This record gives sequence, C-alpha cells and structure tokens, in this order.
Amino acid sequence: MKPVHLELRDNIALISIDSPPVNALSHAVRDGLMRFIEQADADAEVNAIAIICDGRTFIAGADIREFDMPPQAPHLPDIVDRIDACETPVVAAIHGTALGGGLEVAMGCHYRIALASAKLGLPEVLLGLLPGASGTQRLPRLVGAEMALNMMLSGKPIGAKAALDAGLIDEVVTTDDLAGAALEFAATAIDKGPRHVRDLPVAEVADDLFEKSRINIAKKARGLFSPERIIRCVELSTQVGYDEGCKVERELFMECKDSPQSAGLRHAFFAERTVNKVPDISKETKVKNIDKVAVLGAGTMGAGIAYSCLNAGYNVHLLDNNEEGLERGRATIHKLFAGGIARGKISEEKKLETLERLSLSADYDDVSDADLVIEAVFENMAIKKEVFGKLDEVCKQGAILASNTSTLDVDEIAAATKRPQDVIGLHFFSPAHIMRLLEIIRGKETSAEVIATSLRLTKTLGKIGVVVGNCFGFVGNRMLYSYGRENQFLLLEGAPPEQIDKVLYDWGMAMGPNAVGDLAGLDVGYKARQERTDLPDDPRFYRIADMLAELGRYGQKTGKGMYIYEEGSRQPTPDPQVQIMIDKESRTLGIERRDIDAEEIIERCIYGLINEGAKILEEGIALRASDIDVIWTNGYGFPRHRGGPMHYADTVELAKIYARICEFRDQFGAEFWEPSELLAELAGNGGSFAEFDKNAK
Ligand code: 3H9
Repeated sequence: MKPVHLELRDNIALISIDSPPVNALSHAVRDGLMRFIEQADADAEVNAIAIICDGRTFIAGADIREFDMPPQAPHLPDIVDRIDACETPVVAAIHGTALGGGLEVAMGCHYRIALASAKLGLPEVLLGLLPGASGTQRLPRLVGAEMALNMMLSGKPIGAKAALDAGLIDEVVTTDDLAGAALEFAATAIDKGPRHVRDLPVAEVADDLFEKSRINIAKKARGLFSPERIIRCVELSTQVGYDEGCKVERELFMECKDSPQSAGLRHAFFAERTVNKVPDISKETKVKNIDKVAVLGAGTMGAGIAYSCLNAGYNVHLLDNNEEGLERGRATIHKLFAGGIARGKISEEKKLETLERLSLSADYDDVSDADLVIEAVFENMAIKKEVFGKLDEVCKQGAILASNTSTLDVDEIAAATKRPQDVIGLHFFSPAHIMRLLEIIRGKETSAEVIATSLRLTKTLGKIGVVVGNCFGFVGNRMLYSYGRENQFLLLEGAPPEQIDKVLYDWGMAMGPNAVGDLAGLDVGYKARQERTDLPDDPRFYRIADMLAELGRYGQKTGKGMYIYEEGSRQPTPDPQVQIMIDKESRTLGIERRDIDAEEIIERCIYGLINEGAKILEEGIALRASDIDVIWTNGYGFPRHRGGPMHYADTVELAKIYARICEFRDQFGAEFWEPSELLAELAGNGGSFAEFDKNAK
C-alpha cells in the first residue's frame, strides 16, 4: 500500500501520510509527498492544501534507517522548499510528535496547527546530527535565534501551547477532530494566501549569544561534533540570506551524518529499542497486573526504588526490620521529593497526593498482598536466602519476587523458595530514581510471564530494561571487573590515578574509574570481593583498592579514598600519600614502574571490557552485542557517541582488537587476557558484532 494519499474535499487537497509506526520520511513517503504536493499545487481546482498524518503521530523525522544507504531523490530539503514555493496555501496539521524532518516539513508549510497534546522539536543533536532540511534557517525565523538554539542544542521538544506562544504554530486545536480543524483552517488561509517562512526576517539577537552558547556547549557537550555546527548554522541565519544559510547547513549536515559519532548515536537509538525484543516473549505473552509494589530494605537503594515506583503510580509498601531503618527510608523519600520540587519536576500538592500511596512497616504480613516484591537488602547470599524464604511463606501465590542483587546467583536465591518461576533479578542502578537502566536477570526457571511483566514495569518506570542471563555480576558488573582490574594494574605499573582518570574522561567516559570508585565507596567493592571465593590468586588483583578500604579510606563519604576531598566538596584532589603508598606497593610486589601512555590506558581498560563482553555473548548471557552497549551507555557512563563497547569494537575492527588482546595475553598472562573464542572467530573471518547480532535475530 502506498504511504501517501491525496483526496479532494471542497476544493481543499488533503494529503495524508500513513507509514507506521511513526510516519518517518522514508523514500516512499518522500516520493509520495513530493508528487502530491506538485499535483495539488498545479491543480486549478485546489484552493488550499493540508498535510496530515494517520496513526499515532505526525512525521517523527527522517527515516534514520536510511542514513546508512546512499541518498535517493527526492531529497528532503527539496521537498521542504517545494512546499514553501507552493502558490496555494499549505497547512500542516500536527498530532503526536513533529520531530526533526517532520517539523522541517511543517515549517515548509505556510501555516501550522496542532492538537494541544502535540509536541514539536528538532532532536537531531541526539543522533549526532543537525537539522538538515532547512530547520536551522527556518526555526530562527519563527521563534528567534535564542529559542531556536535552545531547542536544537537540547533536542527537547516543546508543547503546542509553548509553540503557539513562540510563534512556531498558528493555532492550538481544541477538538479531537484534527482533519476537520485542518480543513477549516485551510479554508481561512485561502484569502490570506501563502506565508513563506523563508522570507521572514530573523529578529535581532544579543551580541554575545553565540559566544556564550559556544562556552556552554564546550562544558555540556564535551567532545561532541554536531553542537558547534548547529551554533554555526543558527549564527549564519542571522548573518546571511536563507539560500546561503541552507547551503552551509547541507554541507555541515553531511559532515555530521558521515561522522563516527552520529553512527554511534544512531546505533544507541536503535539498540535501546531492540532490547524489548526477547525471543520467547511476544505481544501474546501474558502480563501480570501490578498494583501494589513492596520494597524490602529502606536503605538508599530501597528508598530510591520506592520513590520511582510511587512516581510511576504504584501503591508502595516499604519494609525494613526496625523503626530506625524505616525512619531513614522515610527521610530519604522526603528528601527526594524535596529535590524534585526544587527542580520544578513535581508540585507540593502532587507530592502529598503521591505520598498517600506510600505505607511503611516492619511487619512481613503487610507485604502478603503485594503483586511485586523488590528485595533491596544487603548484598549477602545468606541474608537474601533468609528473606526469600520468608517471602515464600507470606506472599500471595502469583506475586513476583524480585531481587535487586547486583552480582549474586539468582537461581540460588530462587531455590530458597518453592516458586522459582516467580523469582527474577531486577538490578537497579544507583541513584535508582535517576538511572534509567535496569538489568532484568532471568533465572533458569523464571517464567515468560514474569519477564514480560518486568519489561512492562521498566517502561512504566520510564526506564530501559535489558533481559540478561544469570552469572556472577550479570553483564554490567561482570564486565566492570575487567575494566577495574586493568585500572588497578596500571596503578601498580606506573600510571597515577589522576592520569588514568583524565585519559578515560577525555576519551569520553562520564568519570574516570578512580573517581567512580571514590563516589561509589571503596568499601562496597571490597566487601563484594571478600564474599567471593573464585577470584584470581594474584596479589596485584585490586590491590590498591583493597589497601585503601582497609585503611578506612572509603572515598567521598570519608573525605578520603583514592583522592582527598575538602569538607563538603566532591572535587577529587590527588593525594601524595596515596602515590607514595602505590609506589611502595609496586616495589613490594616486584613490579617495575614505567611511563604509560594514553593509548595503552585506553586499550587495556576498554579492550578488557570488549573481551569480557564477547565472552558474555558467547555464553549467551546477553542476547545481543547491542544489549551490552545499552547496559554500558546507560549504567556505566560509557560515551553514547561511541555507541557502547561492542559497537566501538566494530569501529576499530575486531581483527585489530583481537591481535592486541593476544599481545596483552603474551605480556600480562592468560589468566586475565585469554581472548574470547567468539572474538577470535569473528576477527578471523572479518566479522563484526553488528553482523553477529543480525544473524542472531
Ligand atoms: C532527521 O529528521 C534529520 C533531518 O533534519 C534532515 C534529513 C535530511 N526513523 O521510540 P519508539 C522506529 S533525524 C526510523 O519505540 P515511542 C523505532 O525504531 C530524525 N525509525 O516509539 C521503533 O521501531 P521498532 C529526527 C524510527 O512511541 C518504532 O519506530 N527524529 C524513527 O516511544 C517506535 O519507536 C528523531 O530523532 C525514525 N526517525 O516514541 C525522532 N523514529 O518498533 C526519533 C522511530 O521496530 N524517534 N522509529 O523498534 C523518537 O524520538 C521516538 O521514536 C518517537 C516515538 C518520540 C517518535
């Protein structure tokens, strides 16, 4: 079926686009749109044209999947200009989201109307792009350069009311009948005639607008390629004519589109949508109804999870084993609400209304009617088993019993109950109300219904859930061990903590590993390592982290860890005492210290991650390489513009990575650097993780 239709209603041409799921501007849509615009404009019977979309949304942008293929005419900029050039007035009728190329089509129209619920934006920056179909030249003409810059640099859409106030649209439609409103508006536009956005002047701007903007993005959009180019285009819109501005926009758009950053960000976009595809879960899989959620353990994590569930609309019961714990949990939740209010995310009334859905107690009987229980007690197997044994006794049949374990064996926890099919791991990341990632760990016996319900839960919480298999540390924390291990070895071999942190931060990580350790608390990793019996018997393994923890230097919370922190500050300052300690330990262990360059730091830490990621894939713990990427970009501060560790590996080439890992094995030992068999195989036949994913589908 053709995705674009034309119908004549009382001398008004109604062009409708029907290309599910989001009416993206694929070649077929562009072709149909161009043809019908030309046909309608040439038709003497047609007095006005309205463009409208079927389905859930107006055009959500260019078809991102086509960016990897050679461009095919008609090109979007030409379509937008052709719409603008119509002698017959053209109206865009918007519902859902008009994004990117979709908003550019709308701005090519002479008028725009939108339902009150509609959202309009230019989110190209989130894909490493800039608006490439005259958006950088049109938006400033409609809303002014400053607001246009804000919209393009943040990528955030605005609502219909704000769009009306700013001059981006001409009317907010108050009925549900958008097509009717479009025809009505088009009839009134016949007398007004076309209003060409390209001919509008750009209002005067403050002298320092662009300079300030550049300073701002240097901090906020560290290392990103497209934001500076967006500024350049918008600045041009204030300096040169429309055609000249569009010419430069086109050149810069192509540069962005062909950049590795945009490829990485596009990969991240699709990877986050692919995680929902789990082989044995389909739309037909039954989903349990969740109304009451019980959270066990009122520590920071438990309270954060409770807060997220409350905000998602669930009834929440927070359980702890004593009054003191409950008081602490209650105080944390109130603090989180206060933060939300201060940031304007929630009102005082809404807070009070939401808190009515919260109850707290120390009595297990109060969770007996919960549909979902999330256990967030200490990361200790004996305690978890005791808790799950109790839950098995009190909880109603069919309730989901979830553990927020970050490392432990979910099957062993499930074995403490007589209903392993209802037990699952839901690994939240800290702070739970902010971090979007949730690892969903399926045990051997976890039912499809419980997994499908957990996926639904993550959506309701506004998070991204990735289904993974059961092994120590699952995907994220298991890989973190290799990354952290190399960091620790590098310290002993001669790289100071601040050098390692700077190199990895400059490479794009949100923070360096040593600063992260201090933030998370060095005692946390220490305790986890103490619990394990399977760690390598190598005195260098996490040696410095262990020594610091044993000295009570836990990081930010004690004012000292790998770094020192001034009272009330989170700013790490290198501590000469720590360097003396590391130097001494290197000597004790007989390790010769040397100068280590940035390349080696990056390769050791990142290739360590990739090798472990490949082993995880090979063992079937992750379904796809792209799932691993979603976990690392959303849970561990891996630079999104590099797509994730596995996508990054593809960009370097697997053969090169494999060869380097073999060198590391020969230099540092097979215990830590045995190459993954899958990596060896893919490297050997010129393969990639992207192909592996395609074949796995
Ligand atoms: C652009 O326009 C460049 C121009 O300036 C210049 C060009 C010359 N293309 O997110 P969902 C798929 S750049 C192809 O789950 P929601 C998506 O993969 C573009 N496919 O739904 C998924 O597929 P599947 C600027 C797309 O309701 C399905 O649609 N525009 C596109 O939560 C549903 O998506 C953007 O950046 C696309 N453009 O959210 C908008 N968009 O079912 C990007 C979606 O197979 N899109 N798909 O997994 C979005 O932000 C959200 O998808 C949207 C809907 C808000 C629209």
